[in-house]
Amino acid sequence: MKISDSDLIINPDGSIYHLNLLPGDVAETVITVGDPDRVGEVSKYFDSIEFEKGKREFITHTGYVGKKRITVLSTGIGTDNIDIVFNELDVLVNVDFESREVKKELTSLNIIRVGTSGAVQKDIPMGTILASSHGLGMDALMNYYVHELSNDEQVLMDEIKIHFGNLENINPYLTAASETLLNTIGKDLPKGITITAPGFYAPQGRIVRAKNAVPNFISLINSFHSNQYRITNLEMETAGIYALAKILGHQALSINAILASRVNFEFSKEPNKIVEQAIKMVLERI
Ligand code: R1P
Repeated sequence: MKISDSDLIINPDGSIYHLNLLPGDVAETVITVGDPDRVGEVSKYFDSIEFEKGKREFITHTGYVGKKRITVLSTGIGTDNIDIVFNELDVLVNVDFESREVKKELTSLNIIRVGTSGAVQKDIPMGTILASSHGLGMDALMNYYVHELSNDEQVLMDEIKIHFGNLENINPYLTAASETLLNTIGKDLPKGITITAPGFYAPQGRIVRAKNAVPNFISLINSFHSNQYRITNLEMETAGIYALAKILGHQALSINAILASRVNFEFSKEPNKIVEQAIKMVLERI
């Protein structure tokens, strides 16, 4: 079936609407970062850079580490941007731009987020590099897509719902990492459920000037325990990444450089160093 001109917007030069990339520009291994300035912090370790492109907050460098072709691109902040990035990455590899039809043979990308995050457990100090076993989305993105939970995910989701109760009518969604990537790139890292928040301040329990509608947010989330899992950290993209990757048939893993401890009320004095360690670790393992 042909995808219409308004559903799939292709720029006059043949590139996809927001990312400004052509089919063929995306490597099968993709690193996503939130901050556009972090793209160069990743590609500085490439042995060669094939090209650099960008539009808005979406900066892309594709190059090689040894023989491995890698694309690093910035998503900006939030799952609204993840919606754009993941749909556009997917069509770049899985839709024929000439016929506007889905290709017969689909490509599954390996997508690794290297992002920053705040810990909500006392035993996860700043400087930790953590892999998200799951994303728990507090944002609205998955209200708009059909997505299904595995049996294990449904059990965990039921436990989470009981713990949270009716949370100001927030309708959280649960998503999981690619098992393969979690067991390879994330193999020996601390793991946990990452909460994806639709904002940075009250949606992550920060109290500055405005009054928060969900009081004691941090103690509410860090007191959840199931048999195997607990909530470890907060950020703004992981659940959307995991959910869209699964729907579209890609593998995804979120690696979090822990810059803040929300329970010890601390922020790192050397955030760049922690992010650098996470970048190097991921590049060594992919
Ligand atoms: C907020 O400051 C941003 O930092 C975190 C959050 O997920 C959000 O995007 O990740 P990045 O450093 O990867 O952007």
